[in-house]
Amino acid sequence: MTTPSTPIRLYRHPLSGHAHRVELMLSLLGLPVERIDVDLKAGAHKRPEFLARNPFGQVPVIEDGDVTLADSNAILVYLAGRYDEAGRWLPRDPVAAARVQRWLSVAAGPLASGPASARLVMVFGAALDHERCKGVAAQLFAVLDRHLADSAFLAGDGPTIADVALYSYTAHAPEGGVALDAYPNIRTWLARVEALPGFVPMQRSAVPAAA
Ligand SMILES: N[C@@H](CCC(=O)N[C@@H](CS)C(=O)NCC(=O)O)C(=O)O
Repeated sequence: MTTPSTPIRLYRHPLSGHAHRVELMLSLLGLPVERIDVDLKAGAHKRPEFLARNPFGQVPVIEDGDVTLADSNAILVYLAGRYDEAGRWLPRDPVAAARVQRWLSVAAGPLASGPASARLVMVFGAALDHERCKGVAAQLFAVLDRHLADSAFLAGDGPTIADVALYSYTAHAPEGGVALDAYPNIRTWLARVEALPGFVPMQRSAVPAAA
């Protein structure tokens, strides 16, 4: 496997699931990383030096040599394409690649507006409609649980960046008041991801979590 000559810089926040998905991918690929915590509370992500890296003013961002990239899913695509020569994490076959992309869209869609947003309300006090977020989460998790009844990982028998993209906010959904008790297949899949060599957990937040 190719490795970068210097550690990949990751601009992140320890409680950001979007940043954790990148941290998890870096670790699963065994890549060296330099973590730089961005003080979101102090507005560091809206200052000119950070906006030069990501005009949307959001973590995560990576710098890998002369490549600067924002957006967690874009970063996963980059890391898999650049460092996983076997094409295990992002298959090159068009149908298999499309199956992975489908879940990246879910990660940017209902995962973000459902469980991730419900957690934003509970952990960061975001002014969002918590009941609506929980409703989106319930619909998503029902579909996900049914899908995982027949599939060990999201896009087939082996792990891909689809699993990495969905893991963090699903595992931490209880912090947003979304319990996972009703979804046995999701819980089994989470454990499968956690058993992968190189898995690193995301920091738990201080709020009392639903089971
Ligand atoms: N589409 C982006 C979303 C990233 C995102 O929402 N980051 C949050 C932290 S989890 C953030 O930086 N929020 C600060 C803000 O939007 O002002 C990605 O996938 O990286």
